[in-house]
Amino acid sequence: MVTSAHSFGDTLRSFGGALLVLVAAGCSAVQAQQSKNPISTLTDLITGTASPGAAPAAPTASKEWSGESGSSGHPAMTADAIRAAAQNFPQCLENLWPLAAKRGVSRAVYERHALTLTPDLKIMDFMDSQPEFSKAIWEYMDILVSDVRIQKGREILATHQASFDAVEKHYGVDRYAIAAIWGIESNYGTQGGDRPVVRSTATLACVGRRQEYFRDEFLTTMEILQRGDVKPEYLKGSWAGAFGPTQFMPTSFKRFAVDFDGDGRRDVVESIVDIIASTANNLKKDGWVAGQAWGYEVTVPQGFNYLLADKSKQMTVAQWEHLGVRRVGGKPFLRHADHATLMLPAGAQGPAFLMLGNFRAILRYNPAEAYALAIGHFADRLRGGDPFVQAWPRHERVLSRAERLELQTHLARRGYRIGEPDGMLGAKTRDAIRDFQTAAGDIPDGFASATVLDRLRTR
Ligand SMILES: [Ca+2]
Repeated sequence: MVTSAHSFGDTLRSFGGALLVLVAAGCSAVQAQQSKNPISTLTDLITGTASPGAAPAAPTASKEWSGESGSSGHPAMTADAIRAAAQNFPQCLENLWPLAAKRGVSRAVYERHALTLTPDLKIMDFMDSQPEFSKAIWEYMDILVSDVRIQKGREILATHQASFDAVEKHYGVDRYAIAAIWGIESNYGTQGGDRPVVRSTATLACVGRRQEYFRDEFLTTMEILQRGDVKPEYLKGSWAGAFGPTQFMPTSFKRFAVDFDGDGRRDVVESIVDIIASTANNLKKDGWVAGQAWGYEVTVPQGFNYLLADKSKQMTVAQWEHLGVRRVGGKPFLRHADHATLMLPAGAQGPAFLMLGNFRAILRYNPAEAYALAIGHFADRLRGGDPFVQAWPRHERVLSRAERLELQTHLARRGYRIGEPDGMLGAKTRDAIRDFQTAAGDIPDGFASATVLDRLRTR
C-alpha cells in the first residue's frame, strides 16, 4: 500500500476504470494505518459532508454523535463500545502521559491541552460513514479545477511571487503544483476544517477502531504544542487531524515542515512561506524531479489493447509512442526514455493520460489517482495550459453503493474473483470487469458503468 502524506482514500485511488467511489469510511479503514493523512477536509467536500464554497466554520450537520453503532461492524465501533471508551477517556489520556513525557512534553502542557479534553464522538459517525452516492471523476474535476479556483490561484501566485521564487529555487519543486495543492486541499485555506486537532486526535487515540494509528498522531500533536510551532488556536483541521492550508497530518508535519522564514517556528498555518516551503519539501522528499511534467493527455489508436491501461504496465514513452499513443494537439513527447503508465480514469469513452514520475510523487503525497490527476491538471491550468481536449462520458450514470454491491455480486456469482462484495470498486473488481468484458466481446477497459451492470443483469 502506498504511504502518503495527505491521502483521503484507497477507494478513490483504486477508481481506475470505475466511476469514482470516494468513501470516507472506507478510506480511513483501509488507509489510516500507513498513510500520513488519511482524511483531509477535501474528503468531506467530495463526499458531500461539506459543500464547495461553504464557509469552513459553518457546519450544517449536527455536531453531536448519532449514538448509533458504526457500519463497519468493527467491535470497537458499536454504540456500547464507543460509550465505554468515552467513559474511560480521561483514564486513557492519563495512560498516554508517560509516552508524551518521553517525547519531551511537560506535565504542565499535557495538563493544559490534553487532560482538559472531552471526546468529540461526532468523529465516530464520520469514521464509519458510507455515503450511498458518489461523484463521477468529471464531477470531481469540475469542482476542484474550476475557473474560480484557477483565478484565485493566479492571484495567490502573484501576491506571493517572492516566496514562490525563493522556495522554487531552493527545492526545485514546481510552484504551480504547490499552488494546486494549496487550492485543492483547502480551497486556499478557507476549507481546512475547524476541529481542534488535539481533541480530534485524542478522541481517535482513545475511541474507535484506529486507536493505535492515531496514538502517534495525538502524541505528535502534543509535541507541536510543546514546541509552539503552531499556536494552539490555529491548530484546527479535519476530523482526522489534518490541518493548515495544505492539510498536514501531525506526523507528516513532523517529517516535512520547515521554518523557511527563520522565525524559529515551523508554522504551516500562519506563515505563507513556511506553508509553501513545507509543501515543497514534502513533494521533494516524495520524489519530485525538477523541471519535469507530471504527465500528458494522450490519444490511443483504434484497436488499442486496453489491458495495457493499468498502473502495473509501465513502459517508456518511446514504447507507448510505438504503440500509437500520441499527445493531444500534435505536440511532441519530450524525454522519450521516461517511464510512464497509461490511465483511462473514465474508461475507453473518456480521456487518456500518460503518467510520469512526478505523477507518482503526487500520489505519494495523496494516493488517489483522481486527486493526483486534479493536482497535475490544475497546475498546468495555473501555468496557462488548456482544458482537456477529450470529453468525459458525462452521459454515464454513477452507480450507487447498492448498485456497486449488485455489480460485484453478479460478478462473484459468475465465478469472477472479486473478494468479498463491499461496494468499493478496487483493482480486483476492475480486473473482473475486464474479464467479463473480454468474454462478452466488449472493450476491456474495466470501467464500472451502468451499461456493464445492465449486461450483467441480463446475460
Ligand atoms: Ca517560520
